[in-house]
Amino acid sequence: MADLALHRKIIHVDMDCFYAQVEMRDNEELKNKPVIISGPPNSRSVVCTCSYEARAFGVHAAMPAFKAYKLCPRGIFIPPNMAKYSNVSKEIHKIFRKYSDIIEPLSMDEAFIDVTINKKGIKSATMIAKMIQNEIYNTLKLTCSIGVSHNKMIAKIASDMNKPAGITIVRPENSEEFLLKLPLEKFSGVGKKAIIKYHQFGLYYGEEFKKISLEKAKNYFGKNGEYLYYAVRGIDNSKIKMSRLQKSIGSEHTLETNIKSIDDIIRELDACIENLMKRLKKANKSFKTLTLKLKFSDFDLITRSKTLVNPLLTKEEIFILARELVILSNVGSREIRLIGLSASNLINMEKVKKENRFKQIYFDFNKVWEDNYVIN
Ligand code: DCP
Ligand code: MG
Repeated sequence: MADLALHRKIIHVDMDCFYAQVEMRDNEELKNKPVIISGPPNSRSVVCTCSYEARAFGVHAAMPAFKAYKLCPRGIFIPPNMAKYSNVSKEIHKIFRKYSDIIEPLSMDEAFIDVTINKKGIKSATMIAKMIQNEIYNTLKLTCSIGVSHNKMIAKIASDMNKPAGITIVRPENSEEFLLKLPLEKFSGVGKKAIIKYHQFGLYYGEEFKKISLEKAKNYFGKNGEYLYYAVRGIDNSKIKMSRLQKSIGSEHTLETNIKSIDDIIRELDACIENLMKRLKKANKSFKTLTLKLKFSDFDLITRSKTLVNPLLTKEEIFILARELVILSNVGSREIRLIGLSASNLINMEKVKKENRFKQIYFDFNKVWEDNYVIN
């Protein structure tokens, strides 16, 4: 084959109902039960994820907890324990690194691994996928699903085809047919808003979209259409980005003159939030934890943070949370020289878009506040 791109061996690993599975592993009583990871059902929180038993009742990520409760009153609601999942994620990565160092983590439970040349000297990517799946299960007692292909885009779609505990292999010679038959919503970049538009135009499968010219795809459907033009053709030469999983995104600045009053600090938040939002946008992330950092004139430093169940999306929401943190930090008598905000518990915007988690923008700050359940 002349095309080198077809010779790559990429696997995409995605843990099954990750947070819920970890909780079920650690508590016998939860085994085979509808476990829902979220704030309490009487709060206005949303579901982070749920076990496959709960999915059978129609519960899914991003659904309001009260709705999940209506669908599944026997559901066991458990708040997320991020520290625990982060540790599990580190263990999973230790296993990946036994096979290859070319790893791109997408989130705590998801990563691409390039195994074209691997540490075990095994030619078959399918064999490596099986070995990784077995090793994760044997050492961590957790199941994952894996997609195997010659590029990232197809590997990611494939990992989702046979959940839970599945392995889906799409060979280069089968990829065209695979993509032609694929419903458009299965393509990673196609969110809930985009799919509505494609359906309005009578476009449901890769096959149908492939008949559209690049020009039309761009003109009718903008950036998403352009993305899909290449996606349905299986064109994705993107490399594995061997970055560490980005844990936080921050923005801070030293003030020109020291300030003291809470009102002054709150005024300074605006620029900080603007900057933070720019960086989040560039990284294509939303987040659930906001941390305020204040440095005093004597260089003493304090941080205050809060974690919400819903990812924060709007400036208004971030502002309310930041203001709350300022109030919590109990300043007022000491001079401040630096203000910083950082976002952690990052969530890929792609995921947020798929879940259609965009909420209406509230102009009533209190309403935003009450709409989001505080974990800690
Ligand atoms: N998550 C979250 N909020 C979201 C989406 C996900 O907190 N909007 C968290 C909970 C999930 C984890 O991220 O357990 C991984 O997300 P996935 O989309 O991979 O979902 P799951 O692993 O839970 O389920 P699946 O088996 O479908 O992969
Ligand atoms: Mg997962």
